[in-house]
Amino acid sequence: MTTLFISDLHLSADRPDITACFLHFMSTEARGIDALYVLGDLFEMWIGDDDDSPFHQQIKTAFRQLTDSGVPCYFIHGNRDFLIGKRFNQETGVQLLPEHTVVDLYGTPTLILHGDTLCTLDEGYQRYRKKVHNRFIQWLFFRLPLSYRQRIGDKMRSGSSQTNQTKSQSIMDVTPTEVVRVMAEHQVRQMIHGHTHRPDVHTLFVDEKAASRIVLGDWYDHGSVLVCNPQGCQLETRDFQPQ
Ligand code: OKV
Ligand code: MN
Repeated sequence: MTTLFISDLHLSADRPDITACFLHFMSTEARGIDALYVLGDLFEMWIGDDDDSPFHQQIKTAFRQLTDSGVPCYFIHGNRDFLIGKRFNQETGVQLLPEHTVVDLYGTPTLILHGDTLCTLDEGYQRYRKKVHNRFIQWLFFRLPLSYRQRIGDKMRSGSSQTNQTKSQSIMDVTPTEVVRVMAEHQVRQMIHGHTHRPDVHTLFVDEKAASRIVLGDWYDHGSVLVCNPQGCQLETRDFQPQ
């Protein structure tokens, strides 16, 4: 009995080492498990499900093979791949979940989310998020040809990497009071998220009861997996295969 959680792989055609590690993970340890949850930022960028590059095909095939083998796969949008939609679901069998979802993890109600919504001190990002999540703005964006969307995405990403270098570490991390508020709202004492790239297990108090917040790691220089079973959860790393 095992459930696996991953996030922040930031897969792109430019990083064959991450892709190889992910494809190996999908065809080995993800086989036969109870469920796989991907908590956002699976891809470095996503400008629409119609972007059918051989690279995307390869990733989608890995999910299709896993879901066809009987492993339920779930996905929550990250701040990079929030445009993943219905067609991706149809092609892969991966089920899209709402941005804040409570799952029963071997008897423990657990709130799962990407984590960007917890970073409330980053007001610039939250303003940007509201715009690009707006349904009308997305409708306009999808009316543009793929090549235009690609150019816009490239421009926005080079602009944002400069902005982030000038933001302080505490602004980029989750807001502790927001964590407590969201956990109390959903009546849970366990939360799992990614986004901050600071893998750790934090103990906190929610309504005077001990609670835990598990933060997943990114896949920048090794794989990162949260392995859960009825006994508990453990953060683990996976080495990249020699190229
Ligand atoms: C993803 C981030 C780029 C952060 C654009 C409307 C608009 C969607 C979009 C374009 C960019 C996602 C979809 C990308 C994440 C960035 C830069 C910073 C902080 C519009 C709807 F505005 F043009 F109308 N986008 N792409 N960033 O390249 O994947 O998360 S992206
Ligand atoms: Mn993120």
